[in-house]
Amino acid sequence: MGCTRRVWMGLVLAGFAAGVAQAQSQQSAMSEFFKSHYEKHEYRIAMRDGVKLYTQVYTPIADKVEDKGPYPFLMTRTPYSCGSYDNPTVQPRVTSNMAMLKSGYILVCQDVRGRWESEGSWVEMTPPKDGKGIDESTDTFDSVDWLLKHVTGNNGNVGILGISYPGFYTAASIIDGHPAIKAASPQAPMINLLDGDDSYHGGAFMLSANHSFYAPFYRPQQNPLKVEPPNNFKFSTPDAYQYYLQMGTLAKLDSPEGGTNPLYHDQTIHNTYDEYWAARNMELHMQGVKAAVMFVGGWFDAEDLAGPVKGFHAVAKMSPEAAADTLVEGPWVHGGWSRGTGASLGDIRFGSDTSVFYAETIEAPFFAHYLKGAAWAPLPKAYTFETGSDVWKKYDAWPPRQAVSKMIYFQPGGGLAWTAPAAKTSRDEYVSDPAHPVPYLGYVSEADPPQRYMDDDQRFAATRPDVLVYETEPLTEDVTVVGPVKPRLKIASTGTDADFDVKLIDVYPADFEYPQTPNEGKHVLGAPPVVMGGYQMLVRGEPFRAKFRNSLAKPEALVPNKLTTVDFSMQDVNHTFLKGHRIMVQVQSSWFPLTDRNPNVFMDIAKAKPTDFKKATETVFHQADAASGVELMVMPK
Ligand code: PG9
Repeated sequence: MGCTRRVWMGLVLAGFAAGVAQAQSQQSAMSEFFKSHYEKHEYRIAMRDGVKLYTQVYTPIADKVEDKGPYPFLMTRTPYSCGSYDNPTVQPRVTSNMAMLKSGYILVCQDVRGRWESEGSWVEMTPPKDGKGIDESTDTFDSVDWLLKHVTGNNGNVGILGISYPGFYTAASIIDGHPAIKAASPQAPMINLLDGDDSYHGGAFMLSANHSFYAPFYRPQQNPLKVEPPNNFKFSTPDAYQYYLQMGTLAKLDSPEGGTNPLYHDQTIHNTYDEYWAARNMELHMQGVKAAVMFVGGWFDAEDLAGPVKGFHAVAKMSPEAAADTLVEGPWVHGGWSRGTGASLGDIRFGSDTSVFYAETIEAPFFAHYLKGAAWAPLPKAYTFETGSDVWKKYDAWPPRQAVSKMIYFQPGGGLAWTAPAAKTSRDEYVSDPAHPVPYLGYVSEADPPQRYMDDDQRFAATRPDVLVYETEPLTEDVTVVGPVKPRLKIASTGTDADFDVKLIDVYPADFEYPQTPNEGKHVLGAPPVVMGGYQMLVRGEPFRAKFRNSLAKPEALVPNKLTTVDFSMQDVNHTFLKGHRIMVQVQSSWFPLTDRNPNVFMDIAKAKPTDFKKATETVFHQADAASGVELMVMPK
């Protein structure tokens, strides 16, 4: 090995070692903090049906925390384990918000029914019973009642928060909630797994994320469980694209070792909006919410981007009596607001430490106000970080009332313009081949999607013959887009089903580069430089399975070669395309292995065999009597 490579390896290894050492020192500093600021207690609280839920309670040491008692509860409920069972380790898995931990709360972590040290049996996304049975609302009601009566030094107020599944439990807990629950923050909650959260987007199964989640998540769940049994699922390659292409069908993935994974199995066989999903659709159950609610999400959340927005609207619709209903959205991946600085994602920089701003200026004051009576500047209805212009925005409604709906149309020759196409006949077509699906990444990755794909460079896809590209001239002024992004496609297919994956992209000027600053822009020695000039930043991308164009409950086949309208809605954004940038839209018919492949044949894809997958020719029209494009909500200047 030459000298320079030895030096390089030494540098990299030293860097790696420093990183590990830094993480370990942060960990020990945190455990020191907790040990000196909180006292740990463990309880098993009996629910109304006798099932006991394991509950950790950490009471603040009065002269160590900033605030004087009595203290409110700050509670999270999780399927992912509260950890450190029956041992003195003070390690509350409730919040990472140091401003809150230093101020002093009675921290509560509870294993939900049927998970880890709690008794009972676990059900995916517990269907709310609306007062007609045991559910997360009743379990929370019983737990809060017990805590108020048995934990001394509390001030009678309870806050609940959680991210992802704990976010779902937070939302489920406030339905007809206990009156002591004064504040709740469902963060990246799953609200509708079939329509926009983890499981399905536009009827397409989010394959890589779900299979890589459920494969290790489900193991025969004995109660009680103190230590996670070994994960017996092993991927045969770190290249998820190749792994899932080789595995071929969803059915094959269901029993690679001959057994089956009931959680993955249920996800794949319930591939329409059926009773299974209707029972779990939280949009229909957010009644009786009295607490102040702050939904939090990330514009680049690859798992539960829809949940916060849908939950926000559901509370507004079903619980107008709620003390507050607020939406906070930042430039974050799944849970990104709870870690790191939030100053960048992948190659894109946001100009400020957005996660620190959120923790100190939004989350800590929210809970302090409603649980401790602290004075504050009330939050707006919607508090969103506008990517592109990189500024925080406050709105009195979401989407903002001032926004105007405008169509931007595909043009012949790959153009994109606000004027409808005039050509009498004009179309583009490509062959969609399930054996060579369009990758969702421009690099090799393991199965759990690297969330940076949500704003990654799309130049790797733009050159493929099975990806259509439409882009504007350089903008002469800023264009700010808010709310849902709605593709309006006129298509034809030689198949009887097809996917249309649409990507809204911000194209950076050819001469764009970030100023080199000491702590940013430093490339890992030997890594390829990031060329920001001409960067095609993904702003929003979503799949849509054409058979669901009229209903997610009742799929309908395409008629081969028949002009068909495929209209759908992609998840919300708040993005400014700056003057000098271009707006781009890419259209393709596979996005692999982010989603499963469409066989291009109308069928139950959970039952598809390898021989069912057929090539198809897809056509997208952009002519006077069949115009395609995207409907955007544009903010006035
Ligand atoms: N959003 C994650 C998840 C929930 C449900 C199914 C699959 C994944 C989570 O982090 O909880």
